[in-house]
Amino acid sequence: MKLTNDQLEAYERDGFLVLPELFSVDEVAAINARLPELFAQRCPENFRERSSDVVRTAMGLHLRDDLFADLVRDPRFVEPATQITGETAMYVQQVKVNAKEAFTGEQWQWHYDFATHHHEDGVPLPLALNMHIFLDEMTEFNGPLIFIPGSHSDGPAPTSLDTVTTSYPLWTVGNDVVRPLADRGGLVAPKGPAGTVLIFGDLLVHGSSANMSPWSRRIFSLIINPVSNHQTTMQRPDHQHHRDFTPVATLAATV
Ligand SMILES: O=C(O)CCC(=O)C(=O)O
Repeated sequence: MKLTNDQLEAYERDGFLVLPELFSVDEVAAINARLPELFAQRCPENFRERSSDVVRTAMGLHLRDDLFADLVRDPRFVEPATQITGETAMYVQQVKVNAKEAFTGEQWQWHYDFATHHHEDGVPLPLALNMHIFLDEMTEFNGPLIFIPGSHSDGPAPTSLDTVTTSYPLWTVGNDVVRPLADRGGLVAPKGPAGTVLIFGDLLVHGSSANMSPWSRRIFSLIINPVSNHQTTMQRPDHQHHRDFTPVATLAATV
């Protein structure tokens, strides 16, 4: 699957790309069918919300379920990632489903991913890509991701480690940094049917608010990083940043 020049230009300019309904209804249903069993497991890979026992994020999924082992090698991820980064050797850095359940799903603070990748894992450069699939319809009501278009273009913004706002420690961006970026670039919350793909870069400032709607919102997220830019500090557990730097082979290339 190849991105067009227009799509590559939009990614460069905005810092993200939306690919509507790239995965079919049946593919999404197959992914969703695996979640109840995975979420029911009591394991360190399943992080629960700060205020409830509900799973917030379930990590390491490609090592826990064959369907996810295939999904991370899907050409619809690997080929655009190669095009955007210009790197053919990419490794699987993190594989998760973020579940923002109806009424209980809590916020993700303003942040950009590289701050955590750099401070926690010693990743040298902001080259990783975060690739999402909407597993439910994403609406304005159920806690969509909010992006600040163009916020990647000034380089890494100042951050600080937040270990209290949610159950998941995150290097976050303060309001004083967010305000001028948002005044300049505005805010965009991509919405759309299940199966839609989002791709965004390591410096793009984003967050999402709590889900107070009666509709759950789950996303699949694959973070993929050039092997040449792999982590240099191994302080976080493997499921938060995988230590297997073997380049991803696309499924098509292996059959
Ligand atoms: O699930 C969300 O709403 C936020 C996810 C996110 O910030 C991320 O994948 O970096």
